[in-house]
Amino acid sequence: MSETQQWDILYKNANLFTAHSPIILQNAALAVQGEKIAWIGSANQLHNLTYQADREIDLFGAWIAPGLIDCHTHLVYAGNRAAEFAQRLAGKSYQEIAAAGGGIASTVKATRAASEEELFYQSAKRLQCWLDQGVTTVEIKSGYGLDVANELKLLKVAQQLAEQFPVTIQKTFLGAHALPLEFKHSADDYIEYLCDIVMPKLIASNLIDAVDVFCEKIGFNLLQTEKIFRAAQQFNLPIKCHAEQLSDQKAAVLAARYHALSVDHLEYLDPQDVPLLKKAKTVAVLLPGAFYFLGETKLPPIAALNANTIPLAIATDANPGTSPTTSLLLMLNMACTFFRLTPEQALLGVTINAAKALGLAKTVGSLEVGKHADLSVWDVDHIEELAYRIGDNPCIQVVKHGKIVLDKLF
Ligand code: DI6
Ligand code: FE
Repeated sequence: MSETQQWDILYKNANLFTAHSPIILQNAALAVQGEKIAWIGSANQLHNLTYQADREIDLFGAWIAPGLIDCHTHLVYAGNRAAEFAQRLAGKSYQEIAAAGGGIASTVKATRAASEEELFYQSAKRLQCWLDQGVTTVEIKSGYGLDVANELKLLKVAQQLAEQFPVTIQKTFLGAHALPLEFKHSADDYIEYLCDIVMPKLIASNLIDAVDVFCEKIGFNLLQTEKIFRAAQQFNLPIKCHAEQLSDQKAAVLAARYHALSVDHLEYLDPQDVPLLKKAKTVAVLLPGAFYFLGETKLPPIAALNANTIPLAIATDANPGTSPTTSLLLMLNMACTFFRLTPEQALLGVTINAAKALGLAKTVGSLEVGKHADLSVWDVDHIEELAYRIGDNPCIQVVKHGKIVLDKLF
């Protein structure tokens, strides 16, 4: 007679999207003990087991997926840029608006003017939308403060969100997002200021998990990008990069040399550069919201990425200028319609591959025994419906570290 298994929660009559092998497990069960996934198996295997569960939940065929992961957001900011949207509709380009002092600079102004409380309030309202959609891990980038005090304020707000929401928040330093007014004539001095003053201060406050750069004609050049990468490397921080969004700067090539966790956007990535990502084990993060909102027509080199089996992640890029969305689910649909990903690829892009893009794949991103019990439960006939539906939210339960934190199961 085998030992009795003790569980806190047992889900029965469930279908699982594991994001692991086998990717789909139908007519299955999953048990949670403490903060971890304790057992996964078929209904038959469960039948042959002796167990005791404090709570048994019959899902009547509903689907469990890993808690979703949004690996690229600029979620903490103040204000919005609806007026610029109108300008773009009237024919101005994103780059023209940025050159005229709008764009990122206008959000920097609003974010600097906001108190920590205001910034928290505006950001918390947004983050709630992610949680409602089964998202249990969110990356948040800084980059609308652009000086010590304001980057600190923004990252502290991200930290408070982590404390007050059942969501893991990864904090990425994106000081090199835009040139602040005070450094208008000297991008190199600003980069030096970031490396020598800002980064060390934020690291001392334990507020940075990774470092990112916006390498672009309207952002920072390759040399400046490399200076930030070198500083990150000295501080032992992993690297991410906004690469090839509006033009091919060879940022992805540089990032791969630094073994970046991810390169993000990639519309203008040269297919010939893709094998370098493979060698560096770098994840390609696709951001269909920004592609859509900017009316971009150049597609990321999906065929080359697939041919080289580069892990693809999908994220919102939530920000007020190029992707004013709160819906990771909508991004699944867009990744399929615009980038021709399969629904399964899109789902892997917001689970295990998003975990890889954050360096968290050992603990989250798939349904595996021993991983964190971060779960999302879905009222769908098949999990691929998450990518098929447009602007719908069939999430009925969310579990974070073994605790049910959202419940719409009747
Ligand atoms: N690329 C983007 O799409 C966002 N940042 C970046 O580096 C845009 C940010 C904004 O326009 O506020
Ligand atoms: Fe971004």
